[in-house]
Amino acid sequence: MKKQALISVSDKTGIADFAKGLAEQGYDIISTGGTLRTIQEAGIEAAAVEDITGFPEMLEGRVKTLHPVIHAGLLAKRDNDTHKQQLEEKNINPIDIVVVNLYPFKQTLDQPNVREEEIIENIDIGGPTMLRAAAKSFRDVTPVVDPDDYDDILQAIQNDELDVTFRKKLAAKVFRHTAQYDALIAGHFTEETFPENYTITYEKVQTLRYGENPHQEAAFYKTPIESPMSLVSAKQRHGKELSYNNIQDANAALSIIAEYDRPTAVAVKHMNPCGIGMAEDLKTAFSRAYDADPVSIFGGIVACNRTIEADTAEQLSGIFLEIIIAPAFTDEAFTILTKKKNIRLLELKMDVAKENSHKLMGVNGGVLIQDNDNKETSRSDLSYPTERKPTERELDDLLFAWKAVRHVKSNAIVLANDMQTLGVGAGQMNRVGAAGIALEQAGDKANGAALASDAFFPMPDTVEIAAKAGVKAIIQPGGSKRDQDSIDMCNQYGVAMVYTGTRHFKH
Ligand code: 93A
Repeated sequence: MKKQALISVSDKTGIADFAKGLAEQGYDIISTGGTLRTIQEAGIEAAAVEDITGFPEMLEGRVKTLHPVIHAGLLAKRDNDTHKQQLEEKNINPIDIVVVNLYPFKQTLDQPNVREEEIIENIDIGGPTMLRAAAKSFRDVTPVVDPDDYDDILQAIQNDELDVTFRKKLAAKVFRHTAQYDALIAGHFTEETFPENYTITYEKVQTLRYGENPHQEAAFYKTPIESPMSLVSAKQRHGKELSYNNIQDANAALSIIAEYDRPTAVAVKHMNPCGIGMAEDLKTAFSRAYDADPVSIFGGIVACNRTIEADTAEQLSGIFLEIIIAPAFTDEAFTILTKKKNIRLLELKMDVAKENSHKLMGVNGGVLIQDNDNKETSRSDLSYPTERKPTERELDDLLFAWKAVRHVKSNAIVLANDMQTLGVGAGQMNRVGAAGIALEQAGDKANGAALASDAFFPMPDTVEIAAKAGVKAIIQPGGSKRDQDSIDMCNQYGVAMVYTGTRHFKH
């Protein structure tokens, strides 16, 4: 009996060549409407599914391949005599290879102003059914979902290497694919009807060389729906492949830079900002980010929200950096920076847009999921509990520091002056400890600075050490039982304090 290949694809890329190859290897080809036409137009002999099933396509194509003749041909176990006998009784030929890719549900969803009708029609039913049947039967049937596999499969057929191990791998790919396809559909319906029920799906971008440490395996996955300011959309123009830690740090840098619309440079180390500078031009902005902490920036990541030109490139080239991210590099800047072989240069359109999705965090036995911390604070949200109110300039610095502090691991304190961070206290187990680190980093520069705290002060001690170091204005959520103690401390030192009413823990 001749071998049979069933081909039904929405993405017709490479299908004529593949069908030709299969025909040359002695396969009879069966196919659905549009696919059949493509194959026949390429001069390859093929039969319509309805010629095999004796049942025409109906319901405008909603029923094409959903027929027992097809599914018995896929699901029969070849080494089972009863199955064999039943196929013979019904005159059904087994199918040996299934080549299917699905209605473009995601692409349909991505179209602007797409009608629900169209979305619904792009939910493939027959395709996944064939793929899953073929994958379940991997011991006898070859399931093919990815056009990238066509060549390898032909090669394997030619060399008689299309064995069960290979087919099981293809089956795994099919089940991953249909699971993702369904998760996307589920996600779409859920978002419209039941948004508190997350349905999440991810696609693999790449296997990483290793994880946080060399003995950990790791991979990078992306959401099928593009999100703004995502590394997935960045173009790497130079340097080695990004590592696991690079991706985390670069991601943190992008989240921070998205806060600022004026020319800004952010230096990040271990996912915390070590220097942020904003100015009228990028060169000055970067100088400020660098001067904020010329020690920690070593081996760090710099993100800028303006094109990097030669002057900034010169400054950057003097420092050992892992990655520079910017919307663009001028040719001259590119030449300067690429003198270093290993530095990774990434280009990404900068949006002052917040990440629109949610964040996942692994815990033993599961994951936690939450919305991104996107809440904006504007001047109208602020209240002023102290005797002295901040000046306009102090307010600018307070809000500059407030944008930064939510990106610092809690307990977080950021000191800033004149659109430059001066000290960052990150990830301390008590707030006054974080303030101590930020103040020590700032040194004399703390005099006249603004201080931001990601959460309220449970005690007046942070205000006290800050005021003693010369801090003149403080921004914090407020809401502690002992707020009055901090207010009194501010009043004692003439410090202006501002409440935002919003906490920004980042644990
Ligand atoms: O509408 S369906 O869910 N019903 C079916 O019976 C069916 N059979 C194959 N979609 C079905 N397909 C899909 O049609 C395949 O998954 C493939 O994406 C597409 C190929 O159609 P055509 O060959 O007409 O371009």
